[in-house]
Amino acid sequence: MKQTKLILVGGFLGAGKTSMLYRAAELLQKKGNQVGLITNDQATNLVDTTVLSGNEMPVSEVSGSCFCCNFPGLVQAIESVAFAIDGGITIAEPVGSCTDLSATIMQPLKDKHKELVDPAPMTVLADPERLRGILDEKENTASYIATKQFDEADIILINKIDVLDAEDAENLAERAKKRWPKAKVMTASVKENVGVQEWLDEVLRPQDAGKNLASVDYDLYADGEAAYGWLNATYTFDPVGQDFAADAAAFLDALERNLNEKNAAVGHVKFLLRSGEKQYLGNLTGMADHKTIREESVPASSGEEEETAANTLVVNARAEIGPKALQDLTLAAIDKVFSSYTFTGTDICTLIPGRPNPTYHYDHVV
Ligand SMILES: Nc1nc2c(ncn2[C@@H]2O[C@H](COP(=O)(O)OP(=O)(O)OP(=O)(O)O)[C@@H](O)[C@H]2O)c(=O)[nH]1
Ligand SMILES: [Mg+2]
Repeated sequence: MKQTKLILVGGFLGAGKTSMLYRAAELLQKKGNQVGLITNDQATNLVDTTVLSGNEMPVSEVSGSCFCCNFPGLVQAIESVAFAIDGGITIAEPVGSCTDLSATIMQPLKDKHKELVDPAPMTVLADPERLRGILDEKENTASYIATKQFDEADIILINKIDVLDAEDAENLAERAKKRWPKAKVMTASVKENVGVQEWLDEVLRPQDAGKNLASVDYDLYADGEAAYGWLNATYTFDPVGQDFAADAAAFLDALERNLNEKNAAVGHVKFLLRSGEKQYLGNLTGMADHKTIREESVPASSGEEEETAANTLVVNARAEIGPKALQDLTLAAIDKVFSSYTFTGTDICTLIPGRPNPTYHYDHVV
């Protein structure tokens, strides 16, 4: 099997990783590269995988565990993608609440899988608001993990600079450079396709990767992850053929309101509502540009474009509240907005991430 260039795009929940994978893959394909993608989650039924599968390229999913705790699963996914794209370029998105990936993924890949993987510098995407909070030392539940992600980054890529004015963006990048002098700090807006090609040029340039290790206290790390309730749920309902644009927006508003009422800070709540030929992607991040709805056509490759298919609503929610309560809040929002439909829940998974137990942990840079 040919070696694949592996670009790992980390960063906290909602930083824009999936959006970046989609955009970067598009740019690379236009230039004639073969590209494959890998998603990752603690549970199955990923909005991210469905979103990325709209691009005509192989998407492999490591679900049920994060990359670091299921290293063999990651290697298998890389092998299957690399085989499908004959080497090419593989872009992988780890779970947003994971850190210590240099010690648990980058070093073992460099040590044990040289024939399979040529690793690019490890990139950590930053939401500007979250990054500013860390630089200003405004502590919150996410601070520990997000800080450790920056500590181990080869590249810190400040995303969503479209929400900042130019001076603010420059100032934030300067502050990040001072705080993390070993990392290269870059800026981008995936939304407006600014800085993405520059970042790709940088990661594809031959150079050392996985150069930094963070010092991670696994008790604090485990506490940080366990603060989030996790819900991956799929609901189906009839009939198809309605215009759900207003309902999708109302559902996101209702979910936001329900979470606010319980003071449940949002990690990332996303949903994909599919009806007939249309789909609506909703995102709630509690961060910069915090609430978005996007309407698009169901990609032809999904095989679900026939008018007869049932409507599906896939919800992936991570918020600072118990998972059962998160499920109840979600159902309450469904009841409020879609009261005239009968919903059937399938594949409901609620969890609190367990203590990270990586397959490998290197204490030195390979
Ligand atoms: N304004 C703005 N919003 C962006 C940009 N990139 C991503 N977003 C939005 O940020 C939200 C989260 O994006 P995702 O790509 O799903 O984030 P993620 O890091 O993959 O999230 P998780 O997989 O849950 O960790 C969505 O609403 C995106 O539309 C950007 O450059 N500018
Ligand atoms: Mg994602």
